[in-house]
Amino acid sequence: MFHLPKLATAALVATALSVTGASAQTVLRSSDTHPDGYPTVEAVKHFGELLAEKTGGRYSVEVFHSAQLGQEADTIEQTQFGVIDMNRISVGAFGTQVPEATVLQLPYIFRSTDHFHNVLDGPIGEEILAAFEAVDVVALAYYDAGARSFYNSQRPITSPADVEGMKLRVMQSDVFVDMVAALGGNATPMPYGEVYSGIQTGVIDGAENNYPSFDTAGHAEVAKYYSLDEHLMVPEVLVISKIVWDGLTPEDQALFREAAKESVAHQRELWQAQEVASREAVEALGAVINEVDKQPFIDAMGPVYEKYVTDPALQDLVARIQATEG
Ligand code: GTR
Repeated sequence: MFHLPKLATAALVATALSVTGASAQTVLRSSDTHPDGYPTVEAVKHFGELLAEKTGGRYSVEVFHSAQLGQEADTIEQTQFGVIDMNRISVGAFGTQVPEATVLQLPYIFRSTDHFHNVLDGPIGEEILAAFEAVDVVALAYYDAGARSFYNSQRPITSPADVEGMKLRVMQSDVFVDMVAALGGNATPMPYGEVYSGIQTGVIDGAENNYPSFDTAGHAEVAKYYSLDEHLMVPEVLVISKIVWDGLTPEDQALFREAAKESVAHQRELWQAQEVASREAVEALGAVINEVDKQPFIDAMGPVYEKYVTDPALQDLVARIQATEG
């Protein structure tokens, strides 16, 4: 059964769309777990500005950052129900709901940032965006999220043997759980907002994420060892509730898609700068960053691929991703 947190109940009463006055200006509410100023938050604000320009001010966006509307898994449900209009979340937060998008959560599926961009900016990226409609959201664009690596309060991780027995928080996705299990670690799925106290109180030893999250969520204060195994490159995705989408005219739908695509370049610039700034910030805090020979980690991931890439269509999708240049 789906329980609405207090904020969402208030939102339900206020109705998903706030239509004001004779100008019929619609302000769409968009959720983000990150704080104000984070590249995804700024990119969605930029999307809102582009949308307002394109629609002559008929549509705009208000970003509720810092998980004001709830933790990601809950906000996805609320977006599916039309309680929240839009959402910027990690593809990982969808877990295995969208089989095609599960492929984007496979460890080491991307070889480089160029490979990641070539796949997502091309027909494969479009095909996966379209697959989200089956779960009642319309996915408009991907944003960058760099590479995710392990960090913890105990010791540097240099090989899979160091992960053995470690309690590591992962996103609420079975693929992430199996990835950590393949390395001999104990995966603990929990909401992002609980990771800081989880590490601080010793409930978990660490987690995994990119530099900007490690930095802006304060995790570097409680987990000093950041090991560059770069096991995942999971894109962020900007989605709109299908209920809201179906109420738009085809012309406006096209403008939404256009604005979302146009916001991507801005997000990528912000992202690059944030990765550099966050690396400096965590080092200034005393984080110990170590390089890792990735091959043994890559070699350990066979069982994850075997478990999730069984369907011939998904096998074909993985093969096409691997065959993409970059
Ligand atoms: C971040 C991502 C967030 C959230 C978080 C997490 O990299 O931007 O949307 O999914 O990871 O690990 O929960």
